[in-house]
Amino acid sequence: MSQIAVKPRTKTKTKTERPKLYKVILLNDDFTPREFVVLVLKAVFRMNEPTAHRVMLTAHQRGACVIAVFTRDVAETKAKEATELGKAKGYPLYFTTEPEE
Ligand code: TYC
Repeated sequence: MSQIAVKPRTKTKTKTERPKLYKVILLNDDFTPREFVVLVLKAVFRMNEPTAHRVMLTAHQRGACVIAVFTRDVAETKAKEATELGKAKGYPLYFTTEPEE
């Protein structure tokens, strides 16, 4: 007869789900001035000049650039805000969001 005592687990594991994150993506277009893209990146995404310039150039050369990752609400709000700034000036500047894998 086996007499192995199995100790019951007493520790409680608390599992906290991490919120899903969303990428904000900057899309290139042929009309928005480069300096304006840099301005928007600095204003909405709090980038410094060299970073904003590098990100703008990446989107310009590759067609798109992931610029930041946020919770869904923040990503959508910032993308909308940045897109609106371009729209107010008559530019087709566009920021979109996409869930992270
Ligand atoms: N392609 C634009 C131009 O040559 C500049 C630009 C860069 C626009 C990045 C949008 O996401 C963009 N004036």
